[in-house]
Amino acid sequence: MSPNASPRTQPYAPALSAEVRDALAAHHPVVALESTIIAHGLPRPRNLRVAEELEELVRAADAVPATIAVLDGQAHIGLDKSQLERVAGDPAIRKLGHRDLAPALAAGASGATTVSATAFLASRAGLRVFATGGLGGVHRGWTETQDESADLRLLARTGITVVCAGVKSVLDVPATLQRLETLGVGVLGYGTDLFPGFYLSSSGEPVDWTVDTPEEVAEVMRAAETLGGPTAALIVANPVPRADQLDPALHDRVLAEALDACRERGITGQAVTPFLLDHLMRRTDGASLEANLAAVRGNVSLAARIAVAWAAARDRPAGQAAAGRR
Ligand code: PSU
Ligand code: MN
Repeated sequence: MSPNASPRTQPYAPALSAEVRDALAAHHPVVALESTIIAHGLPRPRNLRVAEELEELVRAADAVPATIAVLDGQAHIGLDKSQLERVAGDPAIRKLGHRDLAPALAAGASGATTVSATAFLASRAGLRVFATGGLGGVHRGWTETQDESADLRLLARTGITVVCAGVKSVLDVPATLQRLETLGVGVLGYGTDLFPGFYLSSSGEPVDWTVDTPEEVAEVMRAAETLGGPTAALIVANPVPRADQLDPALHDRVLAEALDACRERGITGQAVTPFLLDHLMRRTDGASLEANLAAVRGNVSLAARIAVAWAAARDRPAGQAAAGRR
């Protein structure tokens, strides 16, 4: 028997919620939401309320939310209330990048999915729009630690639109932007020609392309499809509103402290990002958390509008521009 005939080569099917399955079949807008931000990026018990609020924001824009996680060795796209409660409340829930999916499935483990694992699962299930807070990227001190988030390389070969407030400001932002260029990942500034700075409205770094409407983003998605490759993600970099950003002086001061603490305690690998986010939250008396949440809310709402625009654009004949173009 040839190896290809083995029943084990059946493609893996994640469990879709009924709502997500119906929406996909009807070409109704769906937005993927990651769960690591819930389980490891935000404090309990507020994280559960945030998770529910983000799903509500998607529904308010007439799209269907699909929060993604692995529970008892099964990947889920769209969680019910008790599943969301498990992700938010179980202190043993793991953090799963895309490379962790196979071991987690095999072991029957439960974990929240990072941007890399979420984008992979979402794209496999046919979802095209995904929202998060800030992407992972190249860490400061990369020359010694070689710490670069798996988010970047996975996005380089996954056709999904990711709405984010840039990359986390704890990272080396210019180096991350350079990596995105090298990897061929498109970056659009949403209403800005400066790359956002996660907690801050601007990182000070320029972006090459600016769009101002969800319809323009959908047109770029369409053009990418028309080109036929190479397959890569499209990043829609959406700044946190200036009124909601963290005070830049406070940000710089507390971040320097957090990076020192991380180095002194010898924290490495998957623990680095949650440690830095938590440190910033505590040392800014929660102000960084509020800025993070404002960014995520804005991204989720925009992602829903993009999903709606994409659902309208995908079936329109090519070359027919959408309304709302500059
Ligand atoms: N955005 C946030 N908070 C987070 C994250 C994103 O506002 O906690 C998560 C995402 O899941 C992202 C991960 O993939 O942080 C990056 O972790 P690492 O640097 O270990 O790859
Ligand atoms: Mn890392």
